[in-house]
Amino acid sequence: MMTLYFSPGACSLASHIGLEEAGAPYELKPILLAKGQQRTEDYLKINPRGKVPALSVDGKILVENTAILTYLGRRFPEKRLMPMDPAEEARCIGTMCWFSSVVHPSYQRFHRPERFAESEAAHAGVKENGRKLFWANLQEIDSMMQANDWVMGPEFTAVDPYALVFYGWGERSGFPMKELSAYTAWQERMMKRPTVKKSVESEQKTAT
Ligand SMILES: N[C@@H](CCC(=O)N[C@@H](CS)C(=O)NCC(=O)O)C(=O)O
Repeated sequence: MMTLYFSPGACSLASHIGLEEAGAPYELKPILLAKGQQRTEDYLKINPRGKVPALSVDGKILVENTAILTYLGRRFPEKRLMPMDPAEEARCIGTMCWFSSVVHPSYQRFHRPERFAESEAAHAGVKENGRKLFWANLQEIDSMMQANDWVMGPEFTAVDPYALVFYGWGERSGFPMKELSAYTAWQERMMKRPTVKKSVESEQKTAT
């Protein structure tokens, strides 16, 4: 049995959708970031870094969306979450690494400037820098979707659930997401997938 530790609306949504797409049984354990549950003694035993997602697979803990989604792709090859061709697989992993190491931190700068500068006087500057960087990253994701239905090309891959996280954060934070026409059309396509709809609705119902 697999158990996903997640927080509603956090980047763990990517792994949550990945599990739905994999079609294997799993259970959900909410770790409410708004209540600081990522820092409880019990959760720090699961992920000592105090972050979601974490996926327990028969007692072994996997962390990082890129790793979890790659694992699901390899474990359930028939679901075609990751391409079989090694170079295409590497392209997917490369894009998820960019999401994790560039796109996500740009949002954090905007959302949590205090984590990047101790001096309060510097927070407004860090926030503004994060806003610009995050918006530029959203525009780059939009450009990746101009030619195809899905992020990596004509086929849905594990990269798609990850890209949905940033669309949601953009909307929630008041970015003009509708200006990104390809990203917006893709988001509507994503929401028509039963797996995506189910994961998003189940997170919305989880009390925060
Ligand atoms: N690169 C990691 C990022 C994990 C991460 O930063 N998760 C955030 C939620 S989006 C978190 O748990 N934050 C809690 C905290 O920093 O206290 C991944 O993709 O899994």
